[in-house]
Amino acid sequence: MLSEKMTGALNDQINKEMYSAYLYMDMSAHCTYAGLNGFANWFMVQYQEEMTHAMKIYDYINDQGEKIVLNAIEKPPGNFGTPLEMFEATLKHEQFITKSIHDIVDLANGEKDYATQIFLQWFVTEQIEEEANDNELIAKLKLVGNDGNGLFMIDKELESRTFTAPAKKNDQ
Ligand code: OFO
Repeated sequence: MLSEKMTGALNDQINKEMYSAYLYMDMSAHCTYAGLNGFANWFMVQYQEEMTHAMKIYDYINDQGEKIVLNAIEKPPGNFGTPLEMFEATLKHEQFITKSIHDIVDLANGEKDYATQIFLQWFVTEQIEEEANDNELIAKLKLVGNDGNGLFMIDKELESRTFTAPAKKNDQ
């Protein structure tokens, strides 16, 4: 059982994770169009991960016997600029998601909702990784600057990222 407020917050978080997926799918398309297939692959793997984040929350609300409420997903901005600008936008978005997760942790603590506190620990840890990945790529992209060869090398490296599907619904 979850409080009405907690159910609302978790349903909103599903929407945010779905928006993340939509945003990264759009960024992937932008990269494909620009001939950056490695970057496109990286963002498509990110899209797949975001879908699992949304589903993880979806399963948790269901497991707690509460109602799923799905809302409209916002349109992504569409104009993404250079790879560096894209990763800066990605980091900013992930910082927003981190804050959103932390706000729900605060709510769970205030409500003494122990189950949700434990459930959210996975997301707290995941957000550290999400931001670290973005910071690493931003640093690399700043290092290569406008050097086409450097960008080509990073693009090649990002081609190898793969998505690993969670073994069962509450894993990942
Ligand atoms: Fe779901 O971690 Fe990114 O948004």
